[in-house]
Amino acid sequence: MLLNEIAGEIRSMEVRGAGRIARTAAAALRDHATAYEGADVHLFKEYMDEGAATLLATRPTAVSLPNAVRFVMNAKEGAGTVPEAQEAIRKAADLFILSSKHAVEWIGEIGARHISDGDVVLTHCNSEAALACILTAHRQGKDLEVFATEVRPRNQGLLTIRALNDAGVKTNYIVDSAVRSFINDVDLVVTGADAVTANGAVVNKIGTSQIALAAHEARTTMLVAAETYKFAPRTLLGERIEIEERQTDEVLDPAVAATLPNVRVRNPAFDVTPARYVDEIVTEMGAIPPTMAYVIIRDHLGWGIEEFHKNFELDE
Ligand code: RUB
Repeated sequence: MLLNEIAGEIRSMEVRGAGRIARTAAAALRDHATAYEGADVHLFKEYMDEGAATLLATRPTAVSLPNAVRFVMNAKEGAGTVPEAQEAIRKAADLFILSSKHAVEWIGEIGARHISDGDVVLTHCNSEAALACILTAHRQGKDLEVFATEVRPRNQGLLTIRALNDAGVKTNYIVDSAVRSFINDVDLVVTGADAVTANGAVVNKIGTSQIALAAHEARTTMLVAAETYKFAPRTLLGERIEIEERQTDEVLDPAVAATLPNVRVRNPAFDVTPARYVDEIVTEMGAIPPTMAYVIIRDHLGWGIEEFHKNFELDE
């Protein structure tokens, strides 16, 4: 499939979820590089930069996307010929995809240790990292019950209940606004993340922050399952994560909206949960307090402030 078509699938959410988006983008760059037939390495790099820009413009919030693109694109930097650059990109993309899959497995193993036999777990949206924790605990023979939210307006909860059902996990399906009614029956909340900022705030599907507040009030543990490539280096510079606001027809039928000229429909797809409402972030490097986000960005992603000083010029 052509890179433009793959970008279209990410934009329309046929491919969705931060981890899948990142792996799909890495594969798209690899195939885009392989399809190049010219011999001029400078033209090749321009061609790749255009492809990367197309992918980056698809959805703004999941930081896994720019992190994956940067990882793959950096690989070509030292290459002197087109075949060398193509090979470097292929290797980097395959490495990213494999390590992403391993990261989800590790998160499953580590997250499952937070789940005890008999626990009731609540999850929101459809996160492969969060589901890995729940399904690993289930495979270990723990007796679990799950509450899964519907996730208005795109109903990603349907994907979640299908996966849980197929694995044989006892599951309750609830509307998003029922979370507070059930939170006292819940031992543990587990969600995924689209981004984790340098100060440990978690950006995830809209509604996550309300769930975190309800969990905080009920003294219910809030875990976030997130691979390290969801941590956002540029937030160290004070850059904010852009919250995607999607088209209004996802929320209200345009025919109805047309009869309501004084009503503006809003459709933010993500929200921000401050670090103080998150007990731990389960990464493939271990379960960490959210306040350790800076250490992950500096030591694991290699983006200490020195890196920024090398990359950005200050005005005279
Ligand atoms: C998906 C979403 C998921 C995170 C983590 O939003 O918010 O919780 O992306 O998912 P959307 P994963 O459906 O709008 O893409 O753990 O699978 O990376």
